[in-house]
Amino acid sequence: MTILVESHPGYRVVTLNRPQRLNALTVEMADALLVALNEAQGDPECRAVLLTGAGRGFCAGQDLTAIVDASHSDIGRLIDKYNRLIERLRGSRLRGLPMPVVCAVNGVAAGAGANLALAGDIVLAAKSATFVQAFAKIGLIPDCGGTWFLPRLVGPARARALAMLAEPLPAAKAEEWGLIWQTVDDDRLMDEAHSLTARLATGPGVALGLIRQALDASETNDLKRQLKLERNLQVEAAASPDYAEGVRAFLEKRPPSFKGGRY
Ligand code: T3D
Repeated sequence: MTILVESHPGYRVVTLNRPQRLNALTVEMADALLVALNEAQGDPECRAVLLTGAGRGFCAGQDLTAIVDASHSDIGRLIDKYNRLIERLRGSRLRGLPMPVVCAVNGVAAGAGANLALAGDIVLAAKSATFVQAFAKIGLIPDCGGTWFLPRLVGPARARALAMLAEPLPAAKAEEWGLIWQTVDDDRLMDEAHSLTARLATGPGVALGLIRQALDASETNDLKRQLKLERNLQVEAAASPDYAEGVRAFLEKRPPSFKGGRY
């Protein structure tokens, strides 16, 4: 099985599982990943997803042995498939998962694998991990959202150098530059990732989904439109039982017990 799925209370762990190839993606694997994400959405008990890789790598991008003789139209179809994956992970309301996605980058994340990782809402990386926009090394451009994520996360100067030089960026630098949320000691990565995902899974699900939506929209909105959107989404958040519970818990000086489900 190239994709493993484990259920935990409130969340699912999805593991890329071709460790002998650093979890490089095949078409079958991309299909299985999409199925795993769709099934996570179909499970009403699932309120967060944790994505990671088996073995010493997170994902080395497209399996290059599988596309040696691929035609241009094959490549186009392949990218269409990857785009569906990125939209499931990161897209808002209509196309995206209605729950937060945590990526635990356990080792090298290269090419499409790097951008798959960056599509997560919160990205943790092992200190030994690296992020490589490997595409230019083989005459390609960053795909899977790379040209969208990079300038927004690290700014245009760093985005250009990362994309054009295709050099590995160590996890600590990735954190320093704001490409990811946090680096963690290698032996602590999965414990931290589980605890973060479990925390999100017991969080105010409706608000978390709406936060996702608002932040995504802010990429293109001017302040006026964003203020209007915030107003509308806040009305929606306030209608969720989690809002009433959050306020009550604060006043009663106890931790909240959110039950509002997903947005
Ligand atoms: O046309 C299109 O391709 C459309 C889609 C594009 C999307 C993309 O993702 S393009 C980018 C594809 N990925 C790459 O170019 C990365 C290629 N891999 C590497 O540069 C290096 O393997 C890494 C920097 C990721 C890791 O280096 P290292 O030294 O830690 O490991 P390694 O020894 O190179 O790899 C270990 C094994 O995994 C090795 O197999 P072997 O020799 O032990 O039998 C290696 O060949 C295999 N492997 C690594 N990456 C891939 C791969 N096999 C197939 N495809 C890979 N992408």
